[in-house]
Amino acid sequence: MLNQNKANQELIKFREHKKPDASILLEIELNNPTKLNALNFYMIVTLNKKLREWRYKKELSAVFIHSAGDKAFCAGGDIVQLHSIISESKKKGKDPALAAQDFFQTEYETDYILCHFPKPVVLWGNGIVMGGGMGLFMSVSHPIVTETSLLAMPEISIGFFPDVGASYFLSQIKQGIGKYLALTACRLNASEAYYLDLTKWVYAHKEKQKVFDFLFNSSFKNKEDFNYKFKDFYKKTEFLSEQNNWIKDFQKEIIQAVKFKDLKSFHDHLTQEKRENKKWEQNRQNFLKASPTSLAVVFEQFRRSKDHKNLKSLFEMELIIAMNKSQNSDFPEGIRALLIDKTKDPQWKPSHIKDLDPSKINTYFKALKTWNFSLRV
Ligand code: QUE
Repeated sequence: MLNQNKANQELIKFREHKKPDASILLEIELNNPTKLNALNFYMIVTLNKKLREWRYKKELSAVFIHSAGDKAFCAGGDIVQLHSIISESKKKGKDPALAAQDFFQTEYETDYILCHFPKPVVLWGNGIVMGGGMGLFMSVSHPIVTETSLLAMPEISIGFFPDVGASYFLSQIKQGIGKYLALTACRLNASEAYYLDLTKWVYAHKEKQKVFDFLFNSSFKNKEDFNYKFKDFYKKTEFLSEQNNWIKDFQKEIIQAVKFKDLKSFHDHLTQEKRENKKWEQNRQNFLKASPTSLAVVFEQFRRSKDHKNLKSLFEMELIIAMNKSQNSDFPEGIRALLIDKTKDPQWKPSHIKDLDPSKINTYFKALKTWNFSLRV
């Protein structure tokens, strides 16, 4: 049940700004900074409703999405809350997948609505932009990174998989590099995100108000007109060329790794590819410590993503995987080990990729007969 108490209502704020041209600029602020603005169920449902309410309003000019605090735009879904939803439902002898469905389905619908939003949506991706935060970032028309931006899809570390549209947006990244990001939870700074075409827009964080004022003060007829004017307003930031671009420096090594088409050979390759580079080793360790089942699901996810005709069916594939993940033990165990007990010692089942059963991996892509859904968009 949705708890509309006072504390919840503070977690996501909406402000309607009447512009000089009489249109409305809708400001959305994630306001849960002590939890790195992670999206809980209340926030997801409220955001979903608000976007549905506004998407076809004539007077809407644009949407500006940002977050409170300087540390994170959004660290993901509030999976600690999800963990309790899953365990409560198990205690009651119900199917945990159905309990988790509301959470994931509403989140993916929100991303899908943003992907097709009729008006420009500008998102200020300062600081941590991971998991569910990446879902929002990659779905809007104008995502912005700053000097502190850190983008990642780190779900393999908690026994989950890269969802929120990653089946699409990671597959789109040049030379298969997106698959490397999914398998290693690799973090990207602004310079790397720009280099991989995840965004065209880079600003210093101190210019946030200036960008907001531009949205407020300028008039535009439609998305195309906005894009034209936003480009005109935009000046390339100096810090971009000064930031490290590890992806560019290690591009050859990354491409070599993703040439291995199955998990076993990718694993054998990375196991022996030790290098004297901190970031390479961090990514390698992320991969070697990840849930074997999650890694196998990622390989199958990328393989199947090629066959899907549209974004909606990709989100539905992800919803089926997410529901299956909620029934299985690796996901709750990963949340426990990394985010609840913080012991960092997840006990994966199976614990090694050599013990994976390929037919079991395929079941993650199949809905049970008792599951009834399609994305409401
Ligand atoms: C991998 C992840 C997530 C993570 C850590 C990982 C993730 C996520 C969070 C998170 C962070 C702060 C919170 C919260 C959740 O951490 O998806 O509730 O307050 O949402 O290693 O995938």
